[in-house]
Amino acid sequence: MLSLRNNQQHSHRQSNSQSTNNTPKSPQNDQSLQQQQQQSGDFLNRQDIKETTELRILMLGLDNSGKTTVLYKLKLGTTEKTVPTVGFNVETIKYKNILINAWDVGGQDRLRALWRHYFSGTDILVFVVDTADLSRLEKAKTELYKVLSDKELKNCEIVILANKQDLDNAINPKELIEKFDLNSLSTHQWKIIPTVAINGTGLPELLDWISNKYEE
Ligand SMILES: Nc1nc2c(ncn2[C@@H]2O[C@H](COP(=O)(O)OP(=O)(O)OP(=O)(O)O)[C@@H](O)[C@H]2O)c(=O)[nH]1
Ligand SMILES: [Mg+2]
Repeated sequence: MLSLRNNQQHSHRQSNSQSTNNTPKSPQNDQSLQQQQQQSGDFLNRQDIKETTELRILMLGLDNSGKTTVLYKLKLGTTEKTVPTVGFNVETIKYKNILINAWDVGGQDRLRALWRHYFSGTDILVFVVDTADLSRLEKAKTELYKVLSDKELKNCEIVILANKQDLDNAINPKELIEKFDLNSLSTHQWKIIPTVAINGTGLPELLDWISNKYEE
């Protein structure tokens, strides 16, 4: 897994900011908190000041794999009706004390040549696979390996979303690992997560994995 030294090579940044903990406090709690702070001579509630880690996530994958559905499910918690992306979508997602700048780039054949323009500064590559699109799994694999060979992505982590697990003919993550020959992949750390983007299955696991890895 990524060492702290490697982390520092990545683009994610930290800044001091107030956490957005909106839990209402009772006046009594406020009072006792004030007392505690005054007693310790510390007027700042250090619990409320956290480091914010900023990460850049790049979502790639063939067209129709579910990238935009994932992005808006993460951002809004709802399933938006998507249209094929021509260009990109970018959203900022706050999870715990992590600010995720998530880039979702259109995956159509003619747009894939543009992917490399989004590589720079990427901390995590989220590669979305339609696991029911059996005839294009080989194509998806080729595109993944092409992307991973780019030096701009040599330090990034990879998460593969085995998406559309709700469909009858979908292959499971284990089969996808074999199909993509991931056990032989020595250049990058990778993680695979089964997902159903339309109902959000697996997406909390993605956020937890990110926060476990990057939360200070
Ligand atoms: N059954 C099922 N359908 C899904 C799932 N995720 C996405 N879809 C559908 O797949 C279609 C394509 O989803 P998008 O999110 O637009 O795909 P995309 O990867 O952004 O495609 P491009 O923008 O062309 O690169 C949409 O009709 C989604 O509703 C899933 O987990 N299960
Ligand atoms: Mg899209």
